[in-house]
Amino acid sequence: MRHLGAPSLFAALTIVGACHLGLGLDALTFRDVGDASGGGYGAQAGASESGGDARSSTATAGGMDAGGTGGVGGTSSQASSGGAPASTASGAGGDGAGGTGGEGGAGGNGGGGGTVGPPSCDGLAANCGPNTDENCCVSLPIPGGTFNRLNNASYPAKISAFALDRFEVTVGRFRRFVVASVNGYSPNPGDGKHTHLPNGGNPGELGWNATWNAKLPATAVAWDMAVQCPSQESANATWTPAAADKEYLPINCLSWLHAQAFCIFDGGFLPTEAEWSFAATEGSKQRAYPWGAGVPTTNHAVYACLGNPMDSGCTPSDILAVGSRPLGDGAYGQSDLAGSAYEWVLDDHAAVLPSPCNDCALVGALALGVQHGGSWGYAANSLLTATRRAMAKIASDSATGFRCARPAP
Ligand SMILES: [Ca+2]
Repeated sequence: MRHLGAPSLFAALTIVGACHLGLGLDALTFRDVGDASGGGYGAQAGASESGGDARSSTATAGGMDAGGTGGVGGTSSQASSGGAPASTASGAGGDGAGGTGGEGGAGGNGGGGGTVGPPSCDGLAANCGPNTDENCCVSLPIPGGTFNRLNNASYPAKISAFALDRFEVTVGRFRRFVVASVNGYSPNPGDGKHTHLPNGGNPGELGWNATWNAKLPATAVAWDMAVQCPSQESANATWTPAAADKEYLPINCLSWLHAQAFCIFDGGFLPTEAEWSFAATEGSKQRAYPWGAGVPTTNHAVYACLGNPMDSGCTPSDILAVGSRPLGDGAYGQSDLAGSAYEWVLDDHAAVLPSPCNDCALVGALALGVQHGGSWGYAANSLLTATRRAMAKIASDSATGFRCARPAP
């Protein structure tokens, strides 16, 4: 089962890692180059851009494709949106991830009627947030409004109300999806569209493409191989084949396809770039950082490999549980909009944003995608709400994670 990307993609990553591109380095941190652990190096791969600068394809690096080449079983009977049927995450546990045997407990929730909430948290302990006592699937309302994307008056936009998850998706939540996938779940064609919008959806938005299912891993082993970091930073992967001590860390090293499939499974969709940005800037308040204008500190965000102050350089211990830095929460309550993991958004990458923008999204091929928010291994300026970076949608790295959006409550 192949999991590394095409040779050309992987070669590109190697080049990035070796020379740091020479482009978009403003948002990178170099403090750990040569780190003895070898674990943190890859966290700096990729490139960032801000303010709408045209640095188009700088970060097409990345080493992973969507994993398995085998077809999905195609027997899914699961609802792909809406009210999270009680059976969604249940029945799943028995098959475990990778046959490791430690997952049995997850299977016990089947049949209890009326489970309300996203399936990825069905039966999952509410151990998220700064006090480790919150439901990891909390989603908070974002009012509609007008604002300037990238804090740039050249990019005005109007969005409708929606909801955005409080936390980045955790390893434990993603495990529910992987188990469901192994048991036959796959998104249906057209799923994931913003159909709740006043005009019925984003122009041109087609939702899940049926051909993408063949790009999703079909077995637990294939998933284990797919959600891995590029080889030179393999130690930074938060996914473990069996549930271990990283269940409340952000899932990383996953492609746009994995992220969008998860959000569809979970009753939502990836936020558009405009939606994500509106939440981060408090709309027309045009916040420089999600928390406001204050200079970033380690109380605001997980960044610059400072998550663990006791280590040297970048190590996996610099990746913290989601919601660990509440001082940096956004105006609407979302945690880690800055730092922790760069977050996939729905849109294709374009150096010039689409205009006009009335609930807009730039959606098309499986080409270059967009991520926002900076990451655990990136420098302070990656945390700016106007910072974005490009990443091939079938690629990933340890800086990459995501959160889901949902229709307005
Ligand atoms: Ca983040």
